[in-house]
Amino acid sequence: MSIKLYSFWRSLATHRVRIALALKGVTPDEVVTIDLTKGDQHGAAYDAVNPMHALPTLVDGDGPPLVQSLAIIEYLDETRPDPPLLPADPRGRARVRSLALMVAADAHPLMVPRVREYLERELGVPEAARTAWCRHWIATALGALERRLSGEAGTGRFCHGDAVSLADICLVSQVAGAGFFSVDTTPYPSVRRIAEACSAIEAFATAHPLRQPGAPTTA
Ligand SMILES: N[C@@H](CCC(=O)N[C@@H](CS)C(=O)NCC(=O)O)C(=O)O
Repeated sequence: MSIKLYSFWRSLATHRVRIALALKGVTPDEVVTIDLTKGDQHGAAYDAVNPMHALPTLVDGDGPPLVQSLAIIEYLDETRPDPPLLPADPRGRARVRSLALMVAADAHPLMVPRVREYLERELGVPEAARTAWCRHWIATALGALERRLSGEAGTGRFCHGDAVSLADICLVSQVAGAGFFSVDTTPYPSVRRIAEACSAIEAFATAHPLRQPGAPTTA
């Protein structure tokens, strides 16, 4: 069964799925670039694939396109269980999902291109204020993650114990986003520690946005 990933180097949601694929040892047979800076996500070809005009989309074999990074990652976890990306116990799963959703549901949607473009074109928000907006929501999530990760007993070498999980995948994408918007992460030592532990793992390293085709050679 062939696997096709619709991707763009800078997309943080695609970054999450790339990490999960790499952790599962799955290499897509085809990677289709949808250049978000050129508006390819709004073209007729991609509209037929993903009516939300957002990345990523994964096509696994003959099935319909899979969208939404967290849904895709849970699908991968259920169809390729090794290594597991969610804990075995319900409370552990709730904790991991809640950390993941702080990034994927609460913070990341506020800084995607369609939101920044609406701020610019419809509301006339100048560039400096748009950047401040993104930095604010990135830092808000990093601060809340830091409080939880430094204060909760469930934290270990990674977000939840000593095994990599969905929460680490999301945390790493949030730290990459902080890098894109030059948000200082030194106030978040637990976040940094875990992100560094993840970056030592090959699957995380190879999935990094700056290691993808089309990415600038300097950050
Ligand atoms: N909740 C979605 C977010 C998808 C999303 O907004 N992706 C961004 C890139 S990270 C995108 O393609 N945005 C296109 C746009 O905003 O025009 C997920 O986790 O997959």
